[in-house]
Amino acid sequence: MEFLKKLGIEGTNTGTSTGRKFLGSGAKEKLASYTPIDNSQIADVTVTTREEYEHVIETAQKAFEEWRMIPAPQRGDIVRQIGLELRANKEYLGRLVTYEMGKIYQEGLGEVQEMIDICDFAVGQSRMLYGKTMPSERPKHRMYEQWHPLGITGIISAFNFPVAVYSWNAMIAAVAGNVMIWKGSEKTPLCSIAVQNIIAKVLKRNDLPEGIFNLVTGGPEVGKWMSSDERIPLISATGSIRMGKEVAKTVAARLGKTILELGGNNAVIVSKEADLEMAARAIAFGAVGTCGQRCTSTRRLIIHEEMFDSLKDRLVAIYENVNIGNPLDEDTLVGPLIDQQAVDNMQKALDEIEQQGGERVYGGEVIDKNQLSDGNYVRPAIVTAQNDWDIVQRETFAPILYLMKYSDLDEAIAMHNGVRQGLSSSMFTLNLREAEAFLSTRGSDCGIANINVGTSGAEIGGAFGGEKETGGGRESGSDAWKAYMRRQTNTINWSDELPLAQGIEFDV
Ligand code: UN1
Repeated sequence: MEFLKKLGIEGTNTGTSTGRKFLGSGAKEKLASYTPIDNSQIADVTVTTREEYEHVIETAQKAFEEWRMIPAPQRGDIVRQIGLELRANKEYLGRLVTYEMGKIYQEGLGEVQEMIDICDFAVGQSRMLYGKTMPSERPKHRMYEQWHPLGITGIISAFNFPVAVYSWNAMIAAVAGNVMIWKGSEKTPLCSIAVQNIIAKVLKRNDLPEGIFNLVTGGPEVGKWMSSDERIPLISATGSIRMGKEVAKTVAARLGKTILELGGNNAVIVSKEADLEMAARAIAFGAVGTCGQRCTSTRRLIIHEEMFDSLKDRLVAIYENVNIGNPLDEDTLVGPLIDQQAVDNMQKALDEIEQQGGERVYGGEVIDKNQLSDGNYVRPAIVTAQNDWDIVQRETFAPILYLMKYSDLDEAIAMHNGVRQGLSSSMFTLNLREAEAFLSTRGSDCGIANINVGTSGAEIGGAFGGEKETGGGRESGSDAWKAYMRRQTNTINWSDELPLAQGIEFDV
């Protein structure tokens, strides 16, 4: 396959790299990469051994000493070149994301575009690592703050965004002067290696040392090495709430820093004053896009009782026309789930909904394997549900949309916020008062709140993340860069006296 060759990932690959160099070709333990399109094996990848891990850490520590001394705008120039290299490889990498993860090609391309966008953003940011200057209370004193890099940034990412989430972290962390150690998902190891190969070209061209952009591969054990490692001051982790709690505990035990971007349970409120046509399209993209496997996927619909039936009918009509199939085909809108386990989890969730008394409005079936070349294909489901049901309170990483009714806005907002997660949220209304109430302090409690825009598909320019069990971290745009740096407050005395703050007299 042309794109595998172009990305340099045919055959057996080594999953450990210090930048330009790959290590561990002799490693015994391997993990296989499969395509969810037909569950065939694409390639083997070697798992990082403890010795290799130690080598990566030591190399990274050494590289940090050099990288932090390169002026930030010059680090930005390296990131600029990575952006150009990604542009040149956009189709190949987009195709690989589709092939290994299963999202449709348009979304594969979109994911690489997010990487390109964050590179551009980070280039600008490299000249804007601003600290404040504040007036000192003492004469002839100057006070200001500086932002310094932290050191090694550990990045743990998930299968559903196998390349973009890494780059939100890595490109910002890099211009900030950090070096990176990345553990991608063991379900998408080739995506990580392909990105590593792209970055390696830039590192070679600029004759940069080993240890700036590092890659390790493996399961939870490798993640544990990272979170318990005092040499990694910051761990940024994206994935399940269960994983995030483990990481948070382990990193907190050594008083390290974390950025956590965990599960969502995202809702859309549809008011009786909504543009229903627009709402239905946005909801469909949010609910069935990426086969319901975004942390921003729309899971709950809170619909004004007067609109309930008409919205339900519109959604069913849209769902009936959604093409499910090979994500590489241009007509497909919904590809496969990542693996058989995900299919089983979806079926279990649907059983639980039925037991609770939820009505199956549409879909939910597993699509006959013979019909679709043995992949993990399902028909997205629409069901009726109650917000307080256990199953609705949990995030099932599959395309299940829960329909619920409300009669007044306060009730809708209470339902909206009545879950343990707090990532993304949205309201469809043309009524200014309702819209502002939803965005106000008594409105949505999520990190992302939109009006007439769905829950998924955020732009990179804003800070991305959420509250409550979503973990509280912010990545990507706005001032998220600050989490990758340490703030230092500096006071300089240029007088010939030594006045003390708070006017304290202390004659020695
Ligand atoms: C994720 O699912 O982990 O807002 C990230 C979105 C994408 C990122 C999702 N820009 O849906």
